[in-house]
Amino acid sequence: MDSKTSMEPLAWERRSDAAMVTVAQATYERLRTRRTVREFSADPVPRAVIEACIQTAGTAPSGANLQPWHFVAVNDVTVKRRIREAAEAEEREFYERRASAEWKRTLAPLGTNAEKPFLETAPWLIAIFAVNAFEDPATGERRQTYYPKESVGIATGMLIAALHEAGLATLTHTPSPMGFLNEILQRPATEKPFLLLVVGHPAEGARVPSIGKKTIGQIVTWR
Ligand code: IYR
Repeated sequence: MDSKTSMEPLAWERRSDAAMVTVAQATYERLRTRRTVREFSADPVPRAVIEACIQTAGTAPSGANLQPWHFVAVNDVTVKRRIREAAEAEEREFYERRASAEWKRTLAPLGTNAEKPFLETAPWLIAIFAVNAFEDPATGERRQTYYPKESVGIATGMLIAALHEAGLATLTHTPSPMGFLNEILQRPATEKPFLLLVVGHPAEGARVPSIGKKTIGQIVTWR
């Protein structure tokens, strides 16, 4: 580490093995109830909830701590409508032309289609951008970021977990291509849309596909 790096003591409280097991299992029990939801209630959600969850996402580790993410939290009905219209245009292209037969077959159990009413119904859309380059405020020079996709992916996972813990449902929506988000949300070309997170309460009586997760035995190898 550079000798000029100023260091500080780590704030940390060590837990016993038993406490770790209890907390780890309880976290699993809470997070396993997260489901991707496609039927949203129009009930409002306070901005303070969204703000704290985005703050949580902003604590994620990132390449060289450059924090290569930008979040646009959209609550405005007009902006949501524009996003819906642009996303549905891309989705129609996807479902009618771009998607391979294999891709459509894989998606069939989810029952998705080009109609995205939740983009207007849900109170919040969070557009997440990966920042590939930025202007150094100190020197004015253009600098690149490192591992922006990995970093923003980690931050997004933390955001989804934070929103779930707060009591909100999410949908990770990836209209492709998502370039329209730069235009509608006025973000520079140095930022690449990563995904659009739909956030709100589930609709009354919302249903989700009967699908499950792989077992621990399927996803881990111990060596
Ligand atoms: N972006 C499309 C298609 C889609 C693709 C995958 I991979 C999904 O897991 C779900 C949907 C859409 O949002 O409908």
